[in-house]
Amino acid sequence: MTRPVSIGPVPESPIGTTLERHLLDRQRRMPEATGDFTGLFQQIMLAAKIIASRVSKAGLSGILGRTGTTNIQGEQVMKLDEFANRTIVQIVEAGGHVCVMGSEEVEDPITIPPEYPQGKYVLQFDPLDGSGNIDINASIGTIFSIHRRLTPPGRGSMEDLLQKGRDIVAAGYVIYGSSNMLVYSTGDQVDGFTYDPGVGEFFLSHPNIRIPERGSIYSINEGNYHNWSEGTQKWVDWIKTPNEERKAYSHRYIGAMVADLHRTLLRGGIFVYPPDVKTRKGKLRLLYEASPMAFLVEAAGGAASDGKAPILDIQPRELHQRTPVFMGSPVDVADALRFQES
Ligand code: P6P
Repeated sequence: MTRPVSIGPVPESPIGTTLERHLLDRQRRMPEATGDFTGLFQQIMLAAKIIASRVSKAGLSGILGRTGTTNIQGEQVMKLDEFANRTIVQIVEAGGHVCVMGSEEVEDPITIPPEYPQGKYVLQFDPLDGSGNIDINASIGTIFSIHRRLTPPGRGSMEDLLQKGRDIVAAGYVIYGSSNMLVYSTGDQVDGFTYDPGVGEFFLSHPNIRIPERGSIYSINEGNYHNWSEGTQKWVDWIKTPNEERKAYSHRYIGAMVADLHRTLLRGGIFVYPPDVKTRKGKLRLLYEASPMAFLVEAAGGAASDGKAPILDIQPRELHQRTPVFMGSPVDVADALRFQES
């Protein structure tokens, strides 16, 4: 797959650079571009604006709390989860740019109804990551990744979904926090756009995000300490102990991968969700959480491993498979991996 060339600096315009403008400038620089990618991204953007609007009013519009159902992960489905999932599916399926979708909230592949065109892309997403934070008004997010389809024209299939992160065409997240941002990459660089609800547009606010070589924050759920391997326990004990090279790291943990990794991208450091010592499995899902975030972290100059190998090189076997996650500044990830048992 040919990686798109860097589009270089987008010409400044008096109103700032909207995400729409950024995508169109990118499309104009790619002779083979058909507009499909831009069209799909515009649908993702619309879904993000609708979800952001509802998230900001969740407490007022009676859609907080649980639906009483559980999803494929066995997790309580929050009303906003369902709303976010439905919003993305309904906008994208009618858009004609994808042939199949995968969602954290849906057990099976989401095929495109026959009344709509079957597109050349594959979209996978976690519609509302960290939804447990909704009721306490902490940051949550949407994570997405786009691949090209592998199967011949027509209805897409599981084969189109089970692709390595290394072959992602574009990945990004929307973080619903003190401000709403969309951060995305096509592999060459990572750009962040802040949403202005008064205008209804995302404006380029964080061009070419580069993660620091080393940070000073580690992010892990310390409550799971006794479920970790000895190697992970030793790494955490080491990182919170000062040595001749550095002070003790600070601990930050928001409990939403998007928020913890957004901070890590901007400030540096490391985010870890290690394997459980008994099951040796991770919690985070590969296709629509770890892979897209690993794609962004690597594009920003960071590292992303499952504890043994780069996450982007994992060949997915199941739609909802999980993986351990060690992501962040390259020096911090290398330090953490030194403690992992071979
Ligand atoms: P724990 C949210 O439920 C999530 O999938 C990620 O966004 C987050 O990083 C992780 O799980 C939090 O898990 O076990 O620490 O609550």
